[in-house]
Amino acid sequence: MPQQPTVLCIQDLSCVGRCSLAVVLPALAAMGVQPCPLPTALLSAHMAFESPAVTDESDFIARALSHYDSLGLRFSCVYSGYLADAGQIGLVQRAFRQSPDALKLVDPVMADHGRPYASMTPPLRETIAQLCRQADIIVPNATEALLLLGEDPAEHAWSEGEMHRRMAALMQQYPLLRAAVVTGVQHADGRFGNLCCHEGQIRFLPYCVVPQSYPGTGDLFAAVFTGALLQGQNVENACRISADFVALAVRETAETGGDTRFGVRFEPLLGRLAPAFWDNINL
Ligand code: PXL
Repeated sequence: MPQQPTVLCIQDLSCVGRCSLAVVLPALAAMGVQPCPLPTALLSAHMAFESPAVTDESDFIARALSHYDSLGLRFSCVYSGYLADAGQIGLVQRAFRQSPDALKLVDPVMADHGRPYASMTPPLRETIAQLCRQADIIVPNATEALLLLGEDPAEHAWSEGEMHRRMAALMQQYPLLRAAVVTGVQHADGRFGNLCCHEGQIRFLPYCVVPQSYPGTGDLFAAVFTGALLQGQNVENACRISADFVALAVRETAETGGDTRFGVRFEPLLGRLAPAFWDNINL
């Protein structure tokens, strides 16, 4: 048996609302890689619910990293998602140093729909940008990509020329990047898609839009993308697999209606993430 990849997943555990670790762990496990959760915070529910109970776990992460260091543990991938403060970003940087050969994947969770999240102050966003400078791969959404470039995050339709200019600028301003995938880009012709940049190639991979928007779909995308990469898929295929899976989960959820804050019903679909299904990428 080949060695099973391990992923150190550094982000919050929101108990209700299907985002961050609550979707990342099952998705990675279904793909046959071993997720190792490192919760940055415990929340009764994510921030779209009013006044969640919150416990910060930064001290715990520091102690857990010291423990892994004493054990000589190294991970195949260090993947960071939603982080609450600059100190937690420093902890991700420490995790990078402790697993020097790991794939460093950063989802710079800080904004959506043209605006930064209320908790994401300009200094915190700058620290997240610094983390992206150390990453191998980043998976920002369109709003986050514009913030990383210092452009107006409310800019929505991207012409072909802007797609090329922005991806080139991203790779230039974040020179250690091997690849970047910008999710939820609106093409000037009205289509939506993911913009994939790898080995000098830029590809716009369109998908069908469902009018509803759900929390946690970016986290689900990042987790499936990471799992597919670790199972040997190239960046473009990993992007197709994750986009198809998220689209399927969104479509199935939208058909049943209900309060969108509870996220997408991905659990009955997890079996489709097994590598055996990937020959036919249209999940
Ligand atoms: O899905 C991103 C995310 C993760 N974790 C928490 C959040 C959000 C987005 O709002 O509130 C706690």
